[in-house]
Amino acid sequence: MATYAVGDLQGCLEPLQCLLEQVAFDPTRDRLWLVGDLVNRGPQSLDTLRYLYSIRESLVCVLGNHDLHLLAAWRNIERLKKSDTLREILQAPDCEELLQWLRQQRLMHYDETRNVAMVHAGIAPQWSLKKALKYAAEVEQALRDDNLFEPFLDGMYGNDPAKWDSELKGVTRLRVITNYFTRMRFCTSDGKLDLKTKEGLDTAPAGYAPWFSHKERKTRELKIIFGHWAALEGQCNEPGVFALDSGCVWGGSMTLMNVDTGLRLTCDCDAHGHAAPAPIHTPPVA
Ligand SMILES: [Mn+2]
Repeated sequence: MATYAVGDLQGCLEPLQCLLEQVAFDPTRDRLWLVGDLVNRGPQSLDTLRYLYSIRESLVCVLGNHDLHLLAAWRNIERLKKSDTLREILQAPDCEELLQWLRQQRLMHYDETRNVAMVHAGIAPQWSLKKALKYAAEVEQALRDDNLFEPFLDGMYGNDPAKWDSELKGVTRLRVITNYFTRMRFCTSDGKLDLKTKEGLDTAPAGYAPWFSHKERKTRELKIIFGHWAALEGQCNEPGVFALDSGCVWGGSMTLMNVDTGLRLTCDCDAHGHAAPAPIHTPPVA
């Protein structure tokens, strides 16, 4: 039995299958962890979701910003943007079954035995493990509650307030928690978010730094697996923090990591998020 974590899928099913074949993944024996952003932008969002649903008993997945956007569009189709490739899911006969399953997924996974956490974007530097789990649970509960589901998804969008305050209430509180777990890249050491900058490590606005790099971060003793930040190309140079998004949907690659050994494999992708054909090696001409 092995446990593998894979970076953002974004509806790219071929590269996922290419990786799972390379490790001879067996859903009856092995476990697959996914960092979220299962769908959108890529070519096969519906097929990806159906495949994941079919192996749901072997899966641990946390929700990303695109997954939450899909749930919001399910309840309010007006939320769909031109660049979204989610309509096929919303029109599918099994949409209800797939999305009822999706809304049960967590914002943060914590494996106590391994002392490893998995989140989509990150964990606010000012939060301990205990607090992070508590705040993630508040959003998870809203997603499962029929009375809170729609008000939460409607109020989820927006960048304000930029900083956590434990006195925050209602949908505003849930929005800030969601922004940390699913959208954060750069923040200040006390957790003020910059949600506009999306490029690499060296592009931090003055006073800001990657969330994982703050010296006072309260989860420094915890191993953390995350995705979301394609510009890192699967590397963050922070001990105990594992970046898995390597931008499959942008013509980069998809990354798989063995959670216990740290061994990594990648599958190269073409500009449309399909698995790139293996390079053809022609013998040198004599
Ligand atoms: Mn994301």
